[in-house]
Amino acid sequence: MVIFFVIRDFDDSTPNFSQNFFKRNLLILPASKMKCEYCEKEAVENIYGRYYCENHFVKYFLGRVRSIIDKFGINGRIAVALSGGKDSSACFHSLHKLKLDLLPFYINLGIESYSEICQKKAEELCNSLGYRLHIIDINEYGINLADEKKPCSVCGTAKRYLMNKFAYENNCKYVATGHNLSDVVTFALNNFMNANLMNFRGNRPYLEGKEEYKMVAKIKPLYWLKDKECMLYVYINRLRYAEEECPHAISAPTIQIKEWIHEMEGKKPGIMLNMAKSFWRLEEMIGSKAKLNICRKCGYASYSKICKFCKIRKR
Ligand code: Q46
Ligand code: ZN
Ligand code: ZN
Repeated sequence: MVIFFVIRDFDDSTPNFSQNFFKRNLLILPASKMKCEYCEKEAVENIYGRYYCENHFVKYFLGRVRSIIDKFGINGRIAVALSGGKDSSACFHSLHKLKLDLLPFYINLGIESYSEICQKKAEELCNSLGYRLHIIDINEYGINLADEKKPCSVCGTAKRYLMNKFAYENNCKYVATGHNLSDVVTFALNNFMNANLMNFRGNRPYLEGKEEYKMVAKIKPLYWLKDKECMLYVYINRLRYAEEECPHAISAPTIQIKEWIHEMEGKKPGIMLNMAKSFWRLEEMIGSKAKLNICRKCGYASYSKICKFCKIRKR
């Protein structure tokens, strides 16, 4: 087996591919050029032993997204969280291709130049598909991640809260995020490794909403798709995305876990899929023992008297 990557003509409208992308996402195909299983064209990807050309890979990708939409009977307006990165771009574009009713939004986290670059890419993507991007600024709530000891924890709380609030206030039935199979498995394993079973939530592709708590249903349309597949979808469709990584991501322990999972997947294809299925079942078995309340300050759902967001906001 040798590593083989199909590089096509790059032009100004083609996203740049970072060193990290080449390291992490090389397409591994046998040395002899393989043909697509469904037509005679050159294959660009091998998924669980089947070879796909570009067209059939896109069909496969949209089919996986469609399977989530159909399984949970998604029908109604979806607020789509765009981060400017490849996954949320792929998520938004695939939902658009499936002709769903979408309302894209971007949460500006106020992180140096990173947030501005990401916002620009999200705007460009929306413009190219004929949407207006709604912007939410966390600075308006007095939150400055640069001042926080644990910026990722504050950021996670703010994003979860603001996504739900935006969707609720804009009469959306769902919020869609770009979490993919690699993210889901990494998140669950990270919780396991830290003996953190109480946080063992969000491993399912669909979490139902609760109107009485102003909670909008959450969906992960890319639940069955790996990092590499999302990257390939973005590449084939020439989607705009920011390749910059958040400066706070460098110290995130989940990066190593993700790399380790991908290494195992390379040796035993399908292992990530099975882990996600196991975590999904496990979450259903554990259930949620935590009692939901309504935050006394803002009126949204909370596990205590005052929600986490109201505790971190300064304004
Ligand atoms: S949590 Fe942390 Fe990410 Fe927020 S501060 Fe950056 S790395 S963006 S997914
Ligand atoms: Zn084909
Ligand atoms: Zn609150």
